[in-house]
Amino acid sequence: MFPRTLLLLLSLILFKTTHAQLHLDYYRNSCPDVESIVRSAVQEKFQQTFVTAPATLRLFFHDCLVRGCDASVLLASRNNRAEKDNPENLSLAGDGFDTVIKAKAAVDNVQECRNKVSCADILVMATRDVIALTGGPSYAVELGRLDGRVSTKASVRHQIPHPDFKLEKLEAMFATHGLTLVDLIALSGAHTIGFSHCSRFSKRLYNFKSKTRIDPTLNPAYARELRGMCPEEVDSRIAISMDQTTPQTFDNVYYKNLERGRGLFTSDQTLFTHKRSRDIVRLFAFNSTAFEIAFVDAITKLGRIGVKTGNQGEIRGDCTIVN
Ligand code: HEM
Ligand SMILES: *[C@@H]1O[C@H](CO)[C@@H](O)[C@H](O)[C@H]1NC(C)=O
Ligand SMILES: CC(=O)N[C@H]1CO[C@H](CO)[C@@H](O)[C@@H]1O
Repeated sequence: MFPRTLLLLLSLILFKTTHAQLHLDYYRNSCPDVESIVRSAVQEKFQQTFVTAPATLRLFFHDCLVRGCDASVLLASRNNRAEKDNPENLSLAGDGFDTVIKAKAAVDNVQECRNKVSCADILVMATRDVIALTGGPSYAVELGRLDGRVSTKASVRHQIPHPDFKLEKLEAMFATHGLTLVDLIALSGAHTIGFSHCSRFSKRLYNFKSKTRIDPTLNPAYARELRGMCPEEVDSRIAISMDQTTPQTFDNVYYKNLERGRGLFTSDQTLFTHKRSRDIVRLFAFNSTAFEIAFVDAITKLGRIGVKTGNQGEIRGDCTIVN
């Protein structure tokens, strides 16, 4: 009898910690149309600028990695000491923040929804919507996260992966959040849209530790193209498309690029250089359905990191300020 009770208890605890209180229809009674309200606002913003898509997607990733998916990344501080003030935020283009703020305004504009939907959940929905808008898979999102009350510049340290990282380090970082090697490879596919500043990879073009100074895992023609777009003395504001083939489409071309030595960062190319991950890259390059299934699975897991419920959080009135 005893082991059975223990098992039941254990599974209850596990269930609680892995799924917190997330539900597909969390707002069914409080704000039944929340998903379509958010979708319209995101669509409108996307029509104004394409950057909406990559900016929102990356914002979501950064939010979840630091203190969990609790919209802490959106908080501003008077003395520039919030997460968003960390230098790693370079690409956290204002359009991602703006997307959430506009969607929140649209939700709160509906009487019954006012102050019922968290900024963290709006970011999750907006991310799903930008992926669909750029041609990626559509999927149901789990909801029910509360917004965190803390955001510090220091908490970003060691949480956001660096573009120079190789497989082992990336894998270890993702593993601390329960994300597997397949999750890492699938989520990296997000680099199929969006931009990077030249400084994030110029070392591979000019200062690599090899006789040629160029990273040997870079396709030579691609290295020449990149040198053309990113001269050594480049304007630091210049950003280039990470997927040069189909820069505005959420597809599996990212993996096809890796097969041809056309991964922009070391953290991208390492997925193909490494024997252990190469076959998964090959699978995703060959079979876009397999990629999409793995991506949806992984981004759902990403959305479960550090979810706050009960008295751990609140529903912010203004996404940039704690209530
Ligand atoms: C695996 C480790 C990862 C590393 C090292 C990494 C690093 C970077 C870097 C350095 C940039 C360019 C920033 C800039 O110069 O403006 C970037 C952009 C981007 N990243 Fe990642 N990233 C990783 C994973 C992810 C994941 C998991 C996602 C989302 C699921 C993601 C989504 C994006 C997007 C969409 C952009 C483009 C942002 C824009 O155009 O505004 N990245 N990433
Ligand atoms: C692609 O992957 C999907 C999902 O795993 C699978 O059902 C399908 O058979 C695969 N297609 C090919 C051509 O291998
Ligand atoms: C969007 C955003 O918050 N950008 C900030 C990123 O960090 C730099 C300083 O590191 C700030 O100047 C930006 O305003």
